[in-house]
Amino acid sequence: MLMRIDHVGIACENLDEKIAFYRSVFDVKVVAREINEEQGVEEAMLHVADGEGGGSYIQLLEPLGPDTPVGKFLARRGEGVHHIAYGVSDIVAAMEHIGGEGVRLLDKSPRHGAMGTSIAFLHPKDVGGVLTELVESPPRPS
Ligand code: V0V
Ligand code: CO
Repeated sequence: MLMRIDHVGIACENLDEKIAFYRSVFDVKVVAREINEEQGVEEAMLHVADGEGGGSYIQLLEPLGPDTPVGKFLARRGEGVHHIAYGVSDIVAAMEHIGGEGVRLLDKSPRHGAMGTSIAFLHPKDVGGVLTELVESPPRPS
């Protein structure tokens, strides 16, 4: 069901500064940068590798305000790993299976994620303290 690690989400105070750090230290390229009002973030995707059904990325996240998921996380824990996101081929089927195992889904249906993806979150308390995201990539143009 899980095809790859799509991205690791990292909470930061200042997106521009963190992008500059990752570019100089790890020599990675920014392939997308978006504001996602629904999720309360401005985020950048830094390309790491290509994989089955899509790539792997580092996702840097700056909150749009204090009363957002990433804003609250920064206030409570400071900068660091915020979530891990797995690539799936069929997000609705994955949500049905995972929900059936008793893991709380934070989204009833998929939402819009970075670069045209469909995403859904699982409650961190039901996944051993790890905020977990499922990602279905859009079909590749042929
Ligand atoms: C909170 N908790 C976490 C956590 N955030 N544990 C692990 N990792 C995190 N990131 C813990 C927290 O310490 C509490 O534990 C417990 O969960 C319940 O917290 P809460 O008080 O209900 O906290 P809230 O109100 O901050 O809500 C937490 C959840 C919220 C996870 C429910 O952040 C959420 O709905 N997140 C999903 C959406 C999201 O994160 N969007 C931003 C990324 P104790 O203290 O009770 O032990 S957007 C994105 O990734 C995009 C757009 C993409 O394309 O990929
Ligand atoms: Co994410």
